[in-house]
Amino acid sequence: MSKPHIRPYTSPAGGWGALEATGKALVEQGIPAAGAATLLRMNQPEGFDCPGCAWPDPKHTSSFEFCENGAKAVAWEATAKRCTPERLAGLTVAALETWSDYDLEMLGRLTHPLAYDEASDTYRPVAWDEAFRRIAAVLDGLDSPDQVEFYTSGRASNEAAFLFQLFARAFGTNNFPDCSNMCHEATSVGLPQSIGVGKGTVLLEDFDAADAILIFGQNPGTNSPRMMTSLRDASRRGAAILSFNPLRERALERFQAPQNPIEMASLTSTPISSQIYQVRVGGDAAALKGLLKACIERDDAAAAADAARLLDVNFIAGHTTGFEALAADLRATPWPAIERASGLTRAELDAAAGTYLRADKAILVYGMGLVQHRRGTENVRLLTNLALLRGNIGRPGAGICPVRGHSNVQGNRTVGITEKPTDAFLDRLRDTFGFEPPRRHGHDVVAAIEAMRSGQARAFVALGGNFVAAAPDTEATRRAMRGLALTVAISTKLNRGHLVHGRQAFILPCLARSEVDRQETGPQSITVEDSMSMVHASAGRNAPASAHLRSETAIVAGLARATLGPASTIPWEHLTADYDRIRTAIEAVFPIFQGYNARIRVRGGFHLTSLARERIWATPSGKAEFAVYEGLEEDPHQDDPEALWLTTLRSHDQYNTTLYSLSDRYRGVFGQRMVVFLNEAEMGRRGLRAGDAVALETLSTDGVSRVVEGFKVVPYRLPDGCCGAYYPEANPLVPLYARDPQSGTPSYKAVPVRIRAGRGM
Ligand SMILES: Nc1nc2c(c(=O)[nH]1)N[C@H]1C(S)=C(S)[C@@H](COP(=O)(O)OP(=O)(O)OC[C@H]3O[C@@H](n4cnc5c(=O)[nH]c(N)nc54)[C@H](O)[C@@H]3O)O[C@H]1N2
Ligand SMILES: Nc1nc2c(c(=O)[nH]1)N[C@H]1C(S)=C(S)[C@@H](COP(=O)(O)OP(=O)(O)OC[C@H]3O[C@@H](n4cnc5c(=O)[nH]c(N)nc54)[C@H](O)[C@@H]3O)O[C@H]1N2
Ligand SMILES: [Mo]
Repeated sequence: MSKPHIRPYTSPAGGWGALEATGKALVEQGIPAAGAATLLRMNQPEGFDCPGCAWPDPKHTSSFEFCENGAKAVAWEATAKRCTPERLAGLTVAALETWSDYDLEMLGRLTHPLAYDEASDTYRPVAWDEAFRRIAAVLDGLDSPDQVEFYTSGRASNEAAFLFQLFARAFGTNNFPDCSNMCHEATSVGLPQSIGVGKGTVLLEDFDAADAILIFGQNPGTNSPRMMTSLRDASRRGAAILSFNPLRERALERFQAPQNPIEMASLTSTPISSQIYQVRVGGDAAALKGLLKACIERDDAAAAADAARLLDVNFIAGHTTGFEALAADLRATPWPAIERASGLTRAELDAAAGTYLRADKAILVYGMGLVQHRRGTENVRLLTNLALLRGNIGRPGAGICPVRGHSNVQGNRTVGITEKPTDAFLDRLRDTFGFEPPRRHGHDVVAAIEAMRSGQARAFVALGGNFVAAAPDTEATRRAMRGLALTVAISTKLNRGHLVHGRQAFILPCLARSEVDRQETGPQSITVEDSMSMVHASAGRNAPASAHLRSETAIVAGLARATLGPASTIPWEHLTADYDRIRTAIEAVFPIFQGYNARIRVRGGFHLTSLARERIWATPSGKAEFAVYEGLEEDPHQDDPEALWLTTLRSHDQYNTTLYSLSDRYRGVFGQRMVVFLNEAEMGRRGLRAGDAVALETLSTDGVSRVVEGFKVVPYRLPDGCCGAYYPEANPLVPLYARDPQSGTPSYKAVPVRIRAGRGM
């Protein structure tokens, strides 16, 4: 592991550095040459879906698409390291609590079901049936099914997620806190209001035809590296790529394609963004309003001069409502206020609008930087306004492209993981399985934490993920979890969440996606849905990490049978014996999956139809709806002259709460993560120098002190008034109350903080 140091990175992203990093990851995980064979099967029609990101695969995958972070994700699950009962016997939970997140996962793959033993403060092996029986005894002994929170992380397959929601609903609750509540929930809430569907409207091939691509708050070089292929090709074709991001992310500047022999041999690279706009943290609403205003002003001028109109007036007249209200609001919004709130000049925003208007076809891409805000849902709607002005939805080369996170987070939602189910869906569930599902809406992530804190929730069952580390307000969340009667985690690796547990606690180890999943009728495939609504099959080929592992699907069925008893009318064992049967059931509940089993046997899978792509608007008005965004601020105004807006960042070497190393190559940070990025002017104002130790304190409004200590100042080119630190180290600073009222998403990307020199405040 490298010693802590700072060394600014000047090469293009990708390139030899990416190959070297991959090699290192394989060696570190003890994966010999055979590991390369595993990687070659990734994202191939007959192989398994990469457990990394949700970016789609090209339709004709003849050649191996190299992706450094996909390779790391696979290396981390195909590791040779094992976290055995013998290894855990000597490790108390209290001792493990002092370990870093990195060291915990480096113990390797879990091999046996484990139960917490209070007397020795250790996790001990337990037989599967006994684990199911003891868990069922707690669940069945509760006063109400609503005392259980059923958490899902987005790596679960459609089959496992479908059975999980079926189990919870047959048990009697709609409590489904889900990782997407912390992620793209604003997309799922905002897009339906605007265009009638909660998903993106583009396919991968649209990137080949777009004239302009605008990217808001997304870092593809790290988080969806295969997207770099699309961006590189677009840039080479001469498409304009505009990035709105407080950071000049390296891959958005220059990229060297590791699969391109000429770029690799000649050390050349491709510039990616034609322009990077360093918007202030939390300044996207203002930037988007500036872009919209400039579009309208330019169109007004064109109309006055009798020139060709710049807005798609036919589309606006025929397909939308609310344009006049939007235009009136924008005309009344003064430029100086837009400039102040966005951190961008009128000239910059007007130039960007000019580029957008010149493009015949444009794609609007966005990620966490746009949605993890208190007005994240409204940000999504503002971005959609921009697309609607030019009719950039429902035609080739144009559309809205939210880039999802986990490889199947979108699919989990499609197959029923939602705390707010519709009656139509519940009716079909009832008709298919012959039980009456609960109708009361349940808890999302923040509501679940609040229910645990108040004692209303008593048990937590997690299908993957690392809830404690991923959730906001770490101290509050930890206390909430510790008060529970039962915590159950279906996991591949040990993580922080297992150490912050209830009175009874179980870890149920599952197969990973790269491994053979053999059930009664033979080896099974699972299915996943990518960010562009393509559904396809995935089958692992590696031998399971341990003979005692079960598939997620089988574990959920085991829990369900034990909890619901022999009287359950759902044929759990029959379903898990052959996953085709689960897919037949999914198809019965969701007609959109018609022909499911046949269609996943076609190379490349199939596309779940999107009405908005066909310009059919499933909104109350039957039209696409423009939205007015009142004011400019995304987060409440801070009077404190010392206030900085903190954004929480992913390093290049992490997958959410899983750390691949302590380094962040492209941002020049090595061997450490307790850093705060700040520009030289803000450092000067506070008398801080590079390397100074500081503490960060949230400017809380609930009187609770939220402080993290031992952070080191790293000078970084950020706009004034902003700073950045890594997730999850900075999560104790994110208050539970700071969330989008519409989507419940925590405001992870704008926390008002104060910085003080020294360790304490
Ligand atoms: N290797 C790897 N791949 C991943 C993940 C991972 O952790 N590692 N996570 C997966 C998951 S679950 C998700 S959701 C995605 C996340 O992928 P992204 O959506 O890319 O998420 P982040 O890296 O959190 O943030 C994206 C960008 O937002 C910028 N940003 C911060 N604050 C603001 C702001 O106020 N405005 C704007 N415009 N930009 C801002 C940051 O500088 C950063 O470049 O990636 C998925 N893929
Ligand atoms: N401050 C801050 N907080 C954030 C964010 C942020 O940008 N800033 N981002 C948020 C976002 S976008 C998300 S999606 C959440 C992520 O929240 P989660 O999805 O809960 O977290 P992960 O780190 O992805 O979960 C990692 C764990 O999943 C388990 N796992 C890995 N593979 C498998 C598998 O195949 N099956 C099963 N059953 N388990 C597996 C392993 O035990 C591993 O430790 O975090 C959110 N939290
Ligand atoms: Mo995510």
